[in-house]
Amino acid sequence: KKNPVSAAAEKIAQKLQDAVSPGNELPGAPGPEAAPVDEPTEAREPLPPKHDQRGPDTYSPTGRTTGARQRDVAQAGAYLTTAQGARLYETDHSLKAGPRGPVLLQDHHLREKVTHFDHERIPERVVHARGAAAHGVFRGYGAAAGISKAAFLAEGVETPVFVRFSTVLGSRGSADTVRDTRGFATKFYTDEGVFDLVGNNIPVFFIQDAIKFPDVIHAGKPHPDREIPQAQSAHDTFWDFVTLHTEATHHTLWNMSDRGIPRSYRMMEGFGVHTFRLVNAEGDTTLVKFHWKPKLGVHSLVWEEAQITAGMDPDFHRRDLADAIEAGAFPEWELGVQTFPDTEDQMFQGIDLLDATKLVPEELAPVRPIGLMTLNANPSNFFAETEQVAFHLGHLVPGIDVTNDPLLQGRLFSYLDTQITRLGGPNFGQLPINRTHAPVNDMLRDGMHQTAVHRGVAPYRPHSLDGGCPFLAGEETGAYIEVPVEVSASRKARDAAVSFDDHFSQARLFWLSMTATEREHIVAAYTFELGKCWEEAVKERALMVLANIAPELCTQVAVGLGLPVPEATVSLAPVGPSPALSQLGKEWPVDGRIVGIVTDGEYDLDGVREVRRAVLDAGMVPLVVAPAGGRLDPTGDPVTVQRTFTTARSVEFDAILLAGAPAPAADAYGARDAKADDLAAVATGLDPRLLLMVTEAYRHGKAIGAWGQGGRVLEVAGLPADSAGVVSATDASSVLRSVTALLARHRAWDRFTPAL
Ligand code: HDE
Repeated sequence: KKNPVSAAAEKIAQKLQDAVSPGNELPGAPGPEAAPVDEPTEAREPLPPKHDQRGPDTYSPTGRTTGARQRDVAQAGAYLTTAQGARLYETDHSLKAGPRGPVLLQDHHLREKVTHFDHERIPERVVHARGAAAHGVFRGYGAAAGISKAAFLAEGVETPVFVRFSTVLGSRGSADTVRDTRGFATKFYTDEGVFDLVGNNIPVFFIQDAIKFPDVIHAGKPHPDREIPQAQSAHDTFWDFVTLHTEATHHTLWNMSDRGIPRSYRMMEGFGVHTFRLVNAEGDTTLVKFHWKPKLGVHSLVWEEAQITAGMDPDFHRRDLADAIEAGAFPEWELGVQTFPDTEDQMFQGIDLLDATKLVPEELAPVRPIGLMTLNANPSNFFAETEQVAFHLGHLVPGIDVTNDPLLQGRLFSYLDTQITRLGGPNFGQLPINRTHAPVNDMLRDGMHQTAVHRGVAPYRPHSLDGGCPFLAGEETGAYIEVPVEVSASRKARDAAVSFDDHFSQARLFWLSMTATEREHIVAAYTFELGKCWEEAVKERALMVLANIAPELCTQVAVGLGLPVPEATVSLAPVGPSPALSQLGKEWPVDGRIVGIVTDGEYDLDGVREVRRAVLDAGMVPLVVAPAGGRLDPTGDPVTVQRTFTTARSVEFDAILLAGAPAPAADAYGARDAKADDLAAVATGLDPRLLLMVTEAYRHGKAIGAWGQGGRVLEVAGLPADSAGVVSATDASSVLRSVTALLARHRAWDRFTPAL
């Protein structure tokens, strides 16, 4: 049976092959046939909609339809028209008094076209402005049936979903690979109404009470005078805030860890963060924390790689998600829950379940899988879907309820409020991407952008005029009924529970759970971020916070900053590690990994062909890199070049295979632009850009394989042939076998000896 992922990868490779641009062929290679440019001469209907070009109200990946008509959501008819439907005979020239005369104010088409354009932009989200999204389906395992009556969690029930991943701090046009928390928001279009799980890729949050949210965001966003820096926390105001509000210590440590720079949205965990309350058909309640576990494992970039990528391909994560889905390599996550008894104090083994700066180690409460989510369709229109989607924690279905976490309670207010501004009024629930799949029978009327034509005269209850009121539902008829929890009588106060005062123990727990390599990355991240701060007082305060987490962390960062090491102000918490928090040491599927195959265009092209095929068969994506574009061996079995030394950079590849030892390209880059060091490389006969690619990949812990003449590249680059994750052999296929095994562990960290 053909591996579906490899079929998918083949599709990507074919697409890339088809995309070889004319004029980019190797000298002498017959270029792709020049397609005659055919101006249409008669009116044609728009192309039939792709299956995913229908809004979720008419189409869902599960194949269910809800009856809205196609013409409500897509272009129709053969002729270009105005917004009023009048056919147009011309759209490229304004109406003028003669060809060189003034433009006439009466030109309605001009004004309609330009004014509509003038208003095309809406405010971006105040946080999480930059994102990418996909449609998919969630299938319940039934494992939660005993604790929640939510119908979509029942065994085998399939529910359409829409997921938006995001960074938090950057604006809409910022880069994907910045160091930041990632949003992971899921809309489930269930039969009982919409359920939104609005989570992050980090299980804890900076603050414990929503009232501080404007503070933390003002501190993290660019400085208000010059509006720099963009999309990052490496600046004074952020560090000022998180060192004064030490409840931020735990989340900040996660941000400084590899979790802050994911390799891919497909390789991120998701967390609901807060504790939720589930209720079953008998009315029994259980407290839970939601987790999304990616089938591909949790993997990260390294910081230098993330920074280079932000310049080379700021859309790296967006592209990765869309390409994988288009190729049929559908990303999957299991939804899981950690469960806790719904006790009066809402504590679990000493951990306050209402404090969003705390997690519960999986060793104490294992994550039980309750369903599988598969993302299987890209949005058709970024604005209509990804930009206009509106999530809200208050979108709940029977069986799921909230708790008193003060952060969660504030969020329940904030999302609806912000969306009224962002989406221009209270009717954004009618936008196709936000429409529920359950029947709506509300009494909400009018308002900006009202698109429904409500009939009847009596949008109030009770009434006697419109042929009967809508009934009120009850327990038996699927009403959403809040769990009638006891509210303990207490004094009104602006205050928090004493347990909220512990700001360091879980940060220490996280630090102790990291491997030496991960700790080294954390030290480097703190040293970088604080090194970018200007105020000495902020750096000193940050070191005091680190001293309360772990002296060795504090010392290393202090050395990097050239500052004295402070004493801890609290006694170090007696916590143990939670091995589940480490990303390293496990093996994962290699589906969708990108393998660069570097060739000089001549040496062992059969080996190149064989390896390319084997990469596809393993469900990965091969990209052939050569000195120049076009097709290699055009008269035999041509190999398409997908990247040249001008367009390729190491950061695009998870592993690099060296088939040949390419000499400087014909553009004489080496002679024209190279610095002194590079000239030495040119003297060796190798292209300096190739040497940069290989040494960068080496520094980033990537697997590098070479056969035949490829070995010379390793030699000239000065990479030890016996180094971990560097493979040399005489034949292509054994090199690929070893590299694939290395990729299952993501990076060859044993190549380096960590300092800690
Ligand atoms: Fe959000 N957050 N948030 N947040 N949040 C928004 O809502 C807010 C918090 C999260 O892809 C906003 O529609 C407050 C935690 C995601 O569209 C806004 C507080 C978590 C997204 C808002 C928090 C999140 C948002 C901005 C403190 C993880 C993007 C635009 C109590 C569990 C959703 C919008 C998308 C977006 C408020 C804290 C996740 C302003 C007041 C904790 C994934 O309403």
